[in-house]
Amino acid sequence: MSMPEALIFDVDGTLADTERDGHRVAFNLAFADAGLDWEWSVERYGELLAVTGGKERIRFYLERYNTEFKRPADFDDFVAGLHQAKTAHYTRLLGEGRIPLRPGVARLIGEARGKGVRLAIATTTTPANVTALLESCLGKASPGWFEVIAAGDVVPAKKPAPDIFELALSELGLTAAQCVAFEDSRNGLLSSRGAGLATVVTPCGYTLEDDFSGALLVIDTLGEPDAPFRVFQGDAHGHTLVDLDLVAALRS
Ligand code: XBP
Ligand code: MG
Repeated sequence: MSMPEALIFDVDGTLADTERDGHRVAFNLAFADAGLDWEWSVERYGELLAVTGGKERIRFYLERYNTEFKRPADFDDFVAGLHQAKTAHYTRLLGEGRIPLRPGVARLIGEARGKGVRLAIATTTTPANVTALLESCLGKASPGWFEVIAAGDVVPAKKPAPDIFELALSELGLTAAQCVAFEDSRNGLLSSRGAGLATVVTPCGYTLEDDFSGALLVIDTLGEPDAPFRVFQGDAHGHTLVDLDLVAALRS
């Protein structure tokens, strides 16, 4: 049994199922504000998720699905402005308490805090989105529970590149072997594995069909005492929820 020094969490899809009813809705509201007739359906958004990062996703949409659009001269500013409006909508939606944490997330974070296991975040999303989600779901003080919040444009390349997990590790001052990552998507898993991290995967609505080869364990949720997880891949050592005992067993 080998207890990790730190747990490093992805945000979107892992802490909460934010994409379909959060990010997607906020993008569409921002497009409407700007007088654009773009509407990202639930299905189309699943395709757009191939690219991580909101600004990158808007560009991908125009390149792949809306090639007729006449780009303004100040295209970079235009995309940045749309994205800023999207962030404002998204953080407001979170503030309304619309998106709950996934099962087991608050429990595992609480256990780690109680046992002195350090916490960090490695995500593609904008830092304000992380703060808004944590504050609305875990309380005002909760962003402070995470020693490192590595988020957004602070690295040259977003997931599936390993940069954001490497940044989190270097800010923690730990090696990959001392930590465990939590992810929900193939892009996320490629990123965490690329940084050398053992990774537990809880797929979300959009990522159920992803290829998770290389994951330590793939389960439907982190589980709760009254709602055991289902194992999709790997050996759960007879456990029915992810707690620090299971994480230690997975590492041994
Ligand atoms: C999350 C994302 C993010 C959000 C949008 O990926 O892809 O881009 O969809 O966030 P991961 P921003 O969970 O793998 O980190 O609009 O703030 O970029
Ligand atoms: Mg994710």
